[in-house]
Amino acid sequence: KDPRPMKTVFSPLHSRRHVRTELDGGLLIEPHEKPSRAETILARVKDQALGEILEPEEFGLAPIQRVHTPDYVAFLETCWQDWLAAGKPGEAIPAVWAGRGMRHRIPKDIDGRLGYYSFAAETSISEGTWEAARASANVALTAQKLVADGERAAFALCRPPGHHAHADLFGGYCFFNNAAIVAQAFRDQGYGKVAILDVDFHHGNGTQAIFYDRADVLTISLHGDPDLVFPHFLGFEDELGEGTGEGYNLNIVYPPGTPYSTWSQGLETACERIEVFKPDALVVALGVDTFEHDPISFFKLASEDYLSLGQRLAQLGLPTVFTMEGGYDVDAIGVNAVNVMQGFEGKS
Ligand code: OKP
Ligand code: MG
Ligand code: ZN
Repeated sequence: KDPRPMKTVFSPLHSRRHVRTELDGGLLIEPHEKPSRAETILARVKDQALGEILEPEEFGLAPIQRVHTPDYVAFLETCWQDWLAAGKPGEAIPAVWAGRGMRHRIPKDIDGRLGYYSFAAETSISEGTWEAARASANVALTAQKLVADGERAAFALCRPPGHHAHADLFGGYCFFNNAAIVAQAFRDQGYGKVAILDVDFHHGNGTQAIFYDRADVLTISLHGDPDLVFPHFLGFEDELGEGTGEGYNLNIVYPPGTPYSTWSQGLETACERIEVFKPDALVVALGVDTFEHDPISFFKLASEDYLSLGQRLAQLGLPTVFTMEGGYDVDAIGVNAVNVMQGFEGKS
């Protein structure tokens, strides 16, 4: 057994986010992104004795505001109180956006601000969302600190997830972009180059947008074709970065039914790109909604494939932070996520 097993960072405050609604198919359903996801992963970490489980430290808002705008952070902090103060009966759901030809100014009214600061309507906000999102960022930053202090890798068991969040937009169940916050923290601590590899089923649109004009953070995402699936408006293969960042964004897109034998070719391309980039640290945005039985996705990865994924990531030989993203087959999410960690540590 590894003399230094991988540590997991987890906060019970994730459960403060427990919205009752997700707008899906014209109905308000029980959200896919629910508290049992994190609890099931934590149970598997314990059951497999993966390694020590730590609670996060408090890092304050400064490292969050290296990635997110102060006005967006302030909006999230008071959103639920503002919604209640406006006398709304249900959960806060954006329902209006600045369409083509309209003005991108920040309205006073909470309905207007919900639209201004979001790009999708499935992500309801209620009491505790702010606290859970803050805790999730602290989980990520604590894992980053472990790695900066010499751990080979660490598992940030983040909930809510982060990779869809832009500098000033929530959506896709995400509020703070935990992977981006970790990458920026490495940069601010003197790591010259950082790579973010997003293996969630969905495009990491927020992460891409945050670093799109930068060459110091390489962003790569493997995902379902956005012509067919969320987030629909970003994540195509011709998006290569802009300005100084041209050549430092890579999207690899697959169609419905993609098995690991195909998906892993994209993983190989991604790993080869990372090897050429020679980063000083790696952030893996880890979603396991690529699983064959995931209820909202269309890839066909099997549980044992996550061991292979972990093994390949370990071959990069980089200081690595894993941030938990998606995965909605709750019965399998623990096995699949922890398989990545165990594969990384050499299990086959
Ligand atoms: C978040 B993460 C389902 C629509 C799904 C939102 C997906 C968010 C995924 N009917 N829309 O990347 O796992
Ligand atoms: Mg992805
Ligand atoms: Zn996803």
